[in-house]
Amino acid sequence: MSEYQNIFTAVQVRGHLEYGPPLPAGDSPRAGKPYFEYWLGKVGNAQLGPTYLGVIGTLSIALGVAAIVIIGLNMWASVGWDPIEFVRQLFWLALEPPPAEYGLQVFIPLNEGGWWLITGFLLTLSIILWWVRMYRRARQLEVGTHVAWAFASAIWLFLVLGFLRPLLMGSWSEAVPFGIFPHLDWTTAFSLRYGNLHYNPFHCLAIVFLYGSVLLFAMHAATILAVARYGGDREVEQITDRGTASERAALFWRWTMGFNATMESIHRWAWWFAVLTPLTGGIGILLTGTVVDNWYLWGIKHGIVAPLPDVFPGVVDPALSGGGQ
Ligand code: 07D
Repeated sequence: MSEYQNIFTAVQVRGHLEYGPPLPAGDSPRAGKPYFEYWLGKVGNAQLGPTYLGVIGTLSIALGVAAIVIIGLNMWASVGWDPIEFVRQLFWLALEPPPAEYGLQVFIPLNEGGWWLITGFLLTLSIILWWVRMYRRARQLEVGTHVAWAFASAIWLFLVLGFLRPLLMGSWSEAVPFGIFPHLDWTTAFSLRYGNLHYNPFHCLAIVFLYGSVLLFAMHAATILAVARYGGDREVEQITDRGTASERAALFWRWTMGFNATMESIHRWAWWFAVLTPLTGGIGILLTGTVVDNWYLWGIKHGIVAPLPDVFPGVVDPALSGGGQ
């Protein structure tokens, strides 16, 4: 028995096992026998599987796992192979890129950044193959490739941070380390080194789109849940077969802010806001250190930032003052 439900009802989605349309000719088989999982049914579709595992997907996972294992082993080695210290210090451990003197060399001693370069290569390959998988799965299902292109936008920022900007700067040492706190420390150091990223207009834009995405997502999710009692969560039907839910949702926003997106356009708003976050962000990072060396001074030059008032006396570098011991 399959029964329509939403989160207000106690009934889980449990139809017949869904195998989907037959695979197009030449596709490798789907893996795993699907089954129902109660807890998944609490948050989404209760059916787990089947998963499509083609050659590209398998290769992508293998390369990604290899990258993570290399990162983990390097971190473990850095605490003398002590398992307790590995767990205790995990958040602080890192696999760092090579030091500046190696520039863009590719044959670097493993313990001086060679492992970082190999890992970056494997991870990049893995992510690109995952993109190919997403694109191909969409084409094979004869749906749009919107998800793949949105993912491409994130990959753009990933490539700028770890590959394209270091290339323009002439050194792998410019790239981000692998590690939880170390990569956060890197962002702070980067911001300080280039005169405060808050004054980078593309960082501003990225934040606008990031916060904007959150706002749009909250508005849309809340609207659909609010009209779910009229069938609003059947969004697709509501686009073509307009009913009370869609009308009320639209009217709500026209009442509260004078304008409403349509059932279709709200998803385009959301897609563009999300995609523009890493897209503008990547531009901002690429310009930093290549075109603009100090965003604070750049802001003063272009009349965006008010210079600090000259209230402190001039500072004399103690090393030049001739005083001291
Ligand atoms: C990173 C896309 C790539 C990811 C991909 C996924 C794997 C999986 C798995 C190991 C997220 C790859 C998958 C690798 C591996 C395993 C298990 C998307 C990415 C393909 N900032 N800031 C942004 C704010 C400040 C700084 C963006 C706010 C300071 C730097 C965003 C504030 C400093 C960079 C944003 C703030 C600073 C950023 C990220 C407030 C110092 C970037 C958007 C309130 C801390 C990045 C232009 C995103 C960027 C970025 C927000 C402050 C530094 C909008 C709200 C002043 C160096 N910041 N930031 O989607 O694009 O990231 O900058 O103060 O590089 Mg910032």
